[in-house]
Order: sequence, then C-alpha cells, then structure tokens
Amino acid sequence: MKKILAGVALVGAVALTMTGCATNGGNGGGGGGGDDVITVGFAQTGSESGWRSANTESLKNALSEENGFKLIFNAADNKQEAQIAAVRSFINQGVDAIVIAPITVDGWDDVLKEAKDAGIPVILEDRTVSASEDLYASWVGLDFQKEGELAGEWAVKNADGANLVVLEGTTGSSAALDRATGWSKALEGSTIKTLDSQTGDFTRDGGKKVMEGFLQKYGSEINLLFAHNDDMGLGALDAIEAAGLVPGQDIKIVTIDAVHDGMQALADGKFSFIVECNPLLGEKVAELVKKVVAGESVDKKTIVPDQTFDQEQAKEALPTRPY
Ligand code: GYE
Repeated sequence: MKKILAGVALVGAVALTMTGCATNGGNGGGGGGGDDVITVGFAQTGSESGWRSANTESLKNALSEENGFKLIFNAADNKQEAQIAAVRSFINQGVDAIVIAPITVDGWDDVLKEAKDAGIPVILEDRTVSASEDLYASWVGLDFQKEGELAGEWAVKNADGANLVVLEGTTGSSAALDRATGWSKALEGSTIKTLDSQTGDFTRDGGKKVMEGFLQKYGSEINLLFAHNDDMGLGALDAIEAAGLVPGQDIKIVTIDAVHDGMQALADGKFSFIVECNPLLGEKVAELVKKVVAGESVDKKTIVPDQTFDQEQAKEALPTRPY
C-alpha cells in the first residue's frame, strides 16, 4: 500500500517538474482528483522563538508527503526582503500554492499581485498583512489584539499602580502592533505607569539585552514587565536575576504564547500570567491549501481561540501540553 502511494507521489512530482511553467497558468482547476501531489512553498519568518519552532513543526507535519504534499520550506531569518525573495522564487518554480507567515504587515502588495497573476493561490498563516484581501485566498491565525487585552486586564487587576516596562515584538509585525493596541486599551484609566517600551524582536537574546538596559536606567523602580512573547520574558528573567531581583516578586511578568519554557517559568512562580497563542495551525493550513488548489471556496479568515494561564493553571496544564 505504502509502495503504491510512494509511486503515485513520485509520478506526480515528476509530472510537476516537467510541466513547470504550464502549471502556472492552468492552476487551481481539476476538481481535486485526490492523488496528485500538491507542491507548496512555505515562507516562514525565521526561527526566533519557541512559538516559531512549534509552528514550523506543525506545518511540516501537516504538509507532509503522506498527506499528499511536496513542501518547499524557507525561513527568512526575520528579514522581510529575504521572505519576499523566497515567495518570488516559489512563483518562479511554479508551485501549486504558497503559504506565508508574514514578518511585517506592510510591503506585500507587489509580490501578492505577482502570485495572483501567475495563478498561484496564497494562504497566510499566523500574522496578517495590510494588502487588499483579494490578493490572497485565506488567512488563519490568532486574535493578537485580544491577547494583548487579556494580558492588560490581568495587569490592571493584579498590578494597578505599578511601574511598567514593555518588551515589544518585531517592529511592524501585526503580532506586536495588535498586542500593543489591546494592552493599551485594557490599561486605559488604570494607574499603571509606563516607564519604557522597546523592541526585543521576539527573541530571548533581544529580551535579555533590552531588559538589562531598562534595569540600568530604572533599577528597582520597575515592578511590572509585559513581554509580547515568552522568549523575551525568559531572556529578561536572566537580566532580572543577574541584577539581584526576584522575578515574580520584585517584578511581575506577563507574557504571551504559553510555550513549554514559558509555562515552566509560570509554574515555577517566575512569570505571573500567560496568554496563550496557539502555534498548531498546520492542519488548518493543509486543509485550506487542498481546498483552494481544488478550486473550492474557503473562508477568508479563520481565528483559532486562545486561553489564559495563571501559576496554578500552568502547573496543571504543563504535563499534557503538546509543545
Ligand atoms: O507570539 C512569537 C513569534 O507571530 C504569533 O511570533 C507570532 C509571534 C509569537 O516569534 O513568539
């Protein structure tokens, strides 16, 4: 059985290479015979965080050979030009569909038009873009503004009057922009005072360096930290402990993602609250790709729900968390 399937996959792959550009024009049709291998180019942001690793793994698992896909994977090291170049190369290779986790919101119009003109459907996953909706087939992701709002609501209830510093995600990314909007909305009318806010680029290293700077400048005045993701919060933990302060006590830390190391820090009492951001989008992406390639209509938007965790809930959830 497996051998037969592999044979079919191989024939499909050869057919694809042979037809090359011809696939471009006649794409999307065919009424989905089911046996044809679908070639997908996936332009990932990079490998900045634990969330990103889990997201990459989820997409690789779902867009697998056994599931009828040939995946061409590219990670752009968080550089927008590199990501756009990867998408262009997918277009030139005449793939059947393109999946993008867009690093920044802006700058996508031209390349999305090029994909559209080549007849290649684009599925966006994770972050959003400012380009017109008719330039892509569908988007699946999370409600980042809601995530920021939930984090902010916790802070207002549990740390009102605090002196806050913020570690922002990648500048110009919808994840950072929308989380900041949601957080500010929740803090309206509160007595939390923002001392400083800077980007740590969603990385541990970035979080650590920026937090070191904050600690040098404001010292023990700081008693609340909002990090746009777990990894920056984890980097900040090192800086806080090195400064002789106790995370969770001297400085309350609120983050977003709920990846394993973040949940461990929460269960250990070092973080105070995490808003989840679900990275397991692979199956939904695969389903959308299959449908659009078969010419079926799909929802323009799919929002995956998130939950929140305090320290006790993290202890309970940790043993069974899949990532
Ligand atoms: O929160 C962060 C990652 O776009 C939701 O990107 C994603 C964010 C996630 O690097 O850890």
